[in-house]
Amino acid sequence: MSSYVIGDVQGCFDELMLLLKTIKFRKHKDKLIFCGDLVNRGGKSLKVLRWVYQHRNQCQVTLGNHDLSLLAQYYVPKFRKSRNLEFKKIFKAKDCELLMNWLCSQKLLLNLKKYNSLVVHAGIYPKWTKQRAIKEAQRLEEKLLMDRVKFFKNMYGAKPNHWKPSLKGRDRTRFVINSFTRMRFLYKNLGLNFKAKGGVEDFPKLTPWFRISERVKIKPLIIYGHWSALGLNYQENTLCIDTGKVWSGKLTAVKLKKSGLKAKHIYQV
Ligand SMILES: [Mn+2]
Repeated sequence: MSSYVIGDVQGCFDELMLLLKTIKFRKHKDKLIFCGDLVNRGGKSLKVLRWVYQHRNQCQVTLGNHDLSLLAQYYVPKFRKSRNLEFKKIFKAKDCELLMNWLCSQKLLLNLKKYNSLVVHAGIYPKWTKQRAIKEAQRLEEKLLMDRVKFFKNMYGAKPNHWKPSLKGRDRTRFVINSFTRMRFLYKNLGLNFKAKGGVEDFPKLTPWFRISERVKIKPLIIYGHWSALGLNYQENTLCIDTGKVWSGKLTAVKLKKSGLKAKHIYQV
């Protein structure tokens, strides 16, 4: 059995199939971990969701901001945007409820002990220890299963963007979701910035989350997506695998090995 982490698919179904061919994916054998943003923009989000659902015994997903946005629009219809035809198509599908239910049961963080790796969509807030990150993710995963409508009604918003261990209720929920699924840059005071989207050099006053000097040293490798401007990027014991297929870039898979990361275990289409 081999395990692979796959970057942001964003509805690029054909490219996903090509990638699976490239890695010689074996049905009923290999394991796939998607680091989030399965849907939106690529045109074939419904097909992607159906494929991953059909192979759910072999697949795990860490939720990305686009996946959460899809769920929010499903459970709170007033959030729906009529111009998003890709989401509209999903909402009209006869298996929509089944797919949304399954997507809600996915995680914010996966702790792959066997491979000494953590998988998240955007990153781990630099002041958090591994234990803190795992705890915060679990708390939210439980909340998401308990009361979906309430969860998604409270999800949107960029505030608070400062972490305090004393954050409570909605504020804590929003901070935790945003850091796991939307974080890229931080201000000097360690507040999250959600506006800057480009490459690291484009924003000299901001710092990428993984380069914060006070960052807690987390032993496992952190594998994440969400930041296509970074592309394949390995530094500070973190690995970005969002190589921007949806922006005419590539779709990336990393084969996990107990012995650690090697260039030959990176596959791209
Ligand atoms: Mn994203």
